[in-house]
Amino acid sequence: MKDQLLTILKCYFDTITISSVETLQSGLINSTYKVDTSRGIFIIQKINQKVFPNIQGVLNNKINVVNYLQANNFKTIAFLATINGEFFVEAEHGVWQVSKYIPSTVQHIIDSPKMAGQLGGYLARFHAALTNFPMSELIETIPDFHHTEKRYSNLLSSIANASAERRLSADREIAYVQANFDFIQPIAKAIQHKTIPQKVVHNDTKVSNFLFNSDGDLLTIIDFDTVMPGSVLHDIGDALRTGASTAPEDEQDLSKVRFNETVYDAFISAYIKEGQDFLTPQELSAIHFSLPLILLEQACRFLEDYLNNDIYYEVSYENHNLIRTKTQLHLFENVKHYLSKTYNIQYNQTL
Ligand code: GN1
Ligand code: MG
Repeated sequence: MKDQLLTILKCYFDTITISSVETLQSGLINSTYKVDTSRGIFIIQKINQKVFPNIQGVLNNKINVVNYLQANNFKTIAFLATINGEFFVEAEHGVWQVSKYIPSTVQHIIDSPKMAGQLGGYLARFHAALTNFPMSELIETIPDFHHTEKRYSNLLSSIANASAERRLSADREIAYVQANFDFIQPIAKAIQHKTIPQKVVHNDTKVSNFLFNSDGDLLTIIDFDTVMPGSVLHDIGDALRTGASTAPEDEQDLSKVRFNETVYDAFISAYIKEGQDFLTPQELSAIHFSLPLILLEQACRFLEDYLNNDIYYEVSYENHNLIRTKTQLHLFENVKHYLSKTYNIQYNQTL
């Protein structure tokens, strides 16, 4: 690996040596390395071309959005330019990007209202900073990425094609998703029909895609692979899906997976406070559907992959995708009760 990474770095620096390489595990799609060199510490990422076949589109989106944010003084990561002035390298059987390492901690959940408030406020400012980005310049690199009804129908097809063994071990989860899809169908349709407007959003705002310093202060958002037109509700829901849980998305002991109401409330009020100038009345009135929407969509995606014998997400053991499905559904059940009780969110609510 070290040799490959050195080949990449030589496109950026005439002379450079590597002292150590660490593989980072928090992403489920790309390969990511932290590399200590004679020129500083860098993050080198190889983009997964199976998931992102339209690599030119991905590069177009992420480079333009990152450069735009920087030009508008929104603090974020920067991609290094090669000696030839490009923000990526095609070599060693792949497409690679390099950025400076930012000293930080990776969080998988949020455990304090202070951090939840920072996360909600930051995400709203991120969305605000992209309000005037020319959306038509973005390419839809993964079609229908957050088209929840399609995610559900893909799941239904995978149930029909799965091995009897996997179908049986997931029978409770399959039944649960089928019984609960109604709860989020109105919001899924409102987004699909653009009653909830399309905006430039990140589309992958799990908490591990935000960097914090050791005092718990939020430094920046990372991973612009899926920046595309979408709904702010997707980003809100995905940040809360991971942030407002008391355990990582693949916790095996479900008794440790609880919905953190305090984190939820702190995040939502900070987001609304910072976002009040750009949120539409429709977005505002549907905001509490964000989390159940993304929880159930993500459950469909993990469960589909489990039934397809794990062809999409990186897995470390046999039932990994089924475990991930269980945490999403367990949270969904708790979230549904909390939101019904606290915010009067109901089945078949008109949006
Ligand atoms: C994937 O690669 P990573 O870890 O940033 C996935 C997200 C999922 C997430 C679940 C392109 O993100 O959509 O929410 O795993 N990214 C893609 O952990 O499918
Ligand atoms: Mg990602």
